[in-house]
Amino acid sequence: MCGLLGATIASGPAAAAATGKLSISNRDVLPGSRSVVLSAIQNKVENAQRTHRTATLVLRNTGNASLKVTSLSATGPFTLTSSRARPFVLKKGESTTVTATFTATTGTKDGQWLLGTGSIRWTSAGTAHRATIKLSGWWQKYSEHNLEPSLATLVHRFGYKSKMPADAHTGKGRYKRFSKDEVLSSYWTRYTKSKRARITQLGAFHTYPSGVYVSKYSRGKKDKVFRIFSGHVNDSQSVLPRRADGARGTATFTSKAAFGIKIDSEYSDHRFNNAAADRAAGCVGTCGQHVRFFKVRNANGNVKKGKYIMTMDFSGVNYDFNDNVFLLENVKPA
Ligand SMILES: [Ca+2]
Ligand SMILES: [Ca+2]
Repeated sequence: MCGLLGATIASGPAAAAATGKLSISNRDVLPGSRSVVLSAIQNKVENAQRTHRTATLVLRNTGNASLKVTSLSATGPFTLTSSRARPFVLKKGESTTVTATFTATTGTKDGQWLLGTGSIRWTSAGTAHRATIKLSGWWQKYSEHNLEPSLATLVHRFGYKSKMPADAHTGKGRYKRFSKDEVLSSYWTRYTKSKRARITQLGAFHTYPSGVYVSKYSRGKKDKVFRIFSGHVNDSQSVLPRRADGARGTATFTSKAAFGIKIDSEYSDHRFNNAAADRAAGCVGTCGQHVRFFKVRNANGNVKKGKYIMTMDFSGVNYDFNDNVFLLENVKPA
């Protein structure tokens, strides 16, 4: 058998050289495998206050030979670290983790995005490679204090090119589209009926400490709510806040019929919301629009079917519409 195998190889085309291949994934899932969004508060309210300051990247060798990770580095106020001294070898099929950390301790403003690039250098079969990671961090000097990221910049750091309101504060809860990408729909349904819908929290920028409850309800039935997501009380000023049970801030749900969404006290059906505070703040016309939906556009500007940004503002406080920001997947207007 050995002779036959040898003859087959000798008569066929030259076999491809065995090489390692580095595949990278991000345990945050969002924004993606090569992009990380983090945040930090310099002067926390208390030790228990938590922001999403680190992300874990999983490096796996999916090739057919060993590879060697030679260096980890980052520009800007970030580090990429590993418990393994460099260089280290990843055998075929082996994986390890690298931690991306936002290290900023100061800024030129009291709240700003700071950017950097992570580099993972590796070699295999005599060839050197470099994988790059896009790093974004929101640095905030104090919790709240009008130092939160705007809705538009928060959404854009996740790689979405959706046309977000330049100034979310102006409408004061008016029932009107902010931009061509806003969808005025009080009720929703699943995009693909055979699959569950998913909700993932991109950011929480509201009073610390407080969690968030997200529920669905049947059309027109505001008191019959079913909980689909609970946010962590210690993460109320952070990107990618955790779920109340400490897990990654995402959950799936299903619904046979069209559903509305209630986020704490605010409904996706504006008619159920108290608009008195809106009018007192200067809203004219139809008011009460405290939960808003936007189409998701990818980096190329193309609309992603079945995906929407859902955001909300607690009525009458400041109308920044970044209080709780979510990505909804596998949904469409009903
Ligand atoms: Ca607000
Ligand atoms: Ca806010």
